[in-house]
Amino acid sequence: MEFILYEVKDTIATITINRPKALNALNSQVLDELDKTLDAVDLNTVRCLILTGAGEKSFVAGADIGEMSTLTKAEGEAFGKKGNDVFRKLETFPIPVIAAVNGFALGGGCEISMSCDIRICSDNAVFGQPEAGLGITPGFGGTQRLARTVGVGMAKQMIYTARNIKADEAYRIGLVNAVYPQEELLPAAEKLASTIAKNAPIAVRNCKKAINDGLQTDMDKAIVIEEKLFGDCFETEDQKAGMANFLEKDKEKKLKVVPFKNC
Ligand code: DAK
Repeated sequence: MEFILYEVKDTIATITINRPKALNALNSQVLDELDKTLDAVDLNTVRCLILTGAGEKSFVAGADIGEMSTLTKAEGEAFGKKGNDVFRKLETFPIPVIAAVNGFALGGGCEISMSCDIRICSDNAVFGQPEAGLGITPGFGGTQRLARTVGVGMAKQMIYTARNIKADEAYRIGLVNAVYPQEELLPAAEKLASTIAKNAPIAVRNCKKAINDGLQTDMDKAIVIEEKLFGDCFETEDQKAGMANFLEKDKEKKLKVVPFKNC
């Protein structure tokens, strides 16, 4: 891999988009490598994923404008599909994904962070959807995910004005859950990931699926999705061990990692 770093510590994996000379902009190769890296995550052992960018200046400064500038209509569509497929893979990834946004998150950078379950950022982070100023619409899900994350009015304002916002404003509008000094960002992401990883893995995966799938439908259908995923937890080793631990007052006992295929 030229542009992706992958590191696993215990049950936490970190993917770093590593193209700092171009502020980690997403070209086709980065998207391909990210796709392959996600496919290679060992879901039998990894319980939470962190996505970040290399360097202290940028998370992802968007899709690669140089590469995009020469695309034909057909190539533009293919590029858009490649991005959307990877972003959707992240969004529906079986385990939680935390975006540790360490600087610019513009265009495709803001969009990829919104494909993650949770966003936290450094105090130098800058978010925005500058596409309208470049003569295009957000193309990696920005019109859809921003409105769902910060509300329709704020999303429309950000997208129509193409105005960037700083970390404190991103926090105020609910785009990120927390802001940290740059050097504290990754440790905070790892701490958050390990808190998640301590919980029952099947339950956590089912929670993610219930929230994501339920948001796509009306409440009557959503509650049925929840019922099904709640039911699925029973008779798993997670549920048996989790409840037994409580009943035995052994809360420190580590829950067994159950292979994904058994979920
Ligand atoms: N693409 C390619 N290279 C980029 C880049 C980008 N998005 N952003 C930065 N770079 C490169 C710069 O060209 C420069 O390269 P060298 O000149 O050194 O070779 C290097 O990174 C450092 O950048 P700067 O010199 O500009 O650094 P500054 O600190 O002065 O400025 C900046 C930082 C982030 C404010 C500035 O670089 C900037 O405005 N970058 C562009 C940000 C942007 O507009 N991003 C949104 C891109 S649009 C679609 C699917 C998806 C999309 C569209 C369509 N379809 C469905 C087809 C997505 C679109 C986008 O993401």
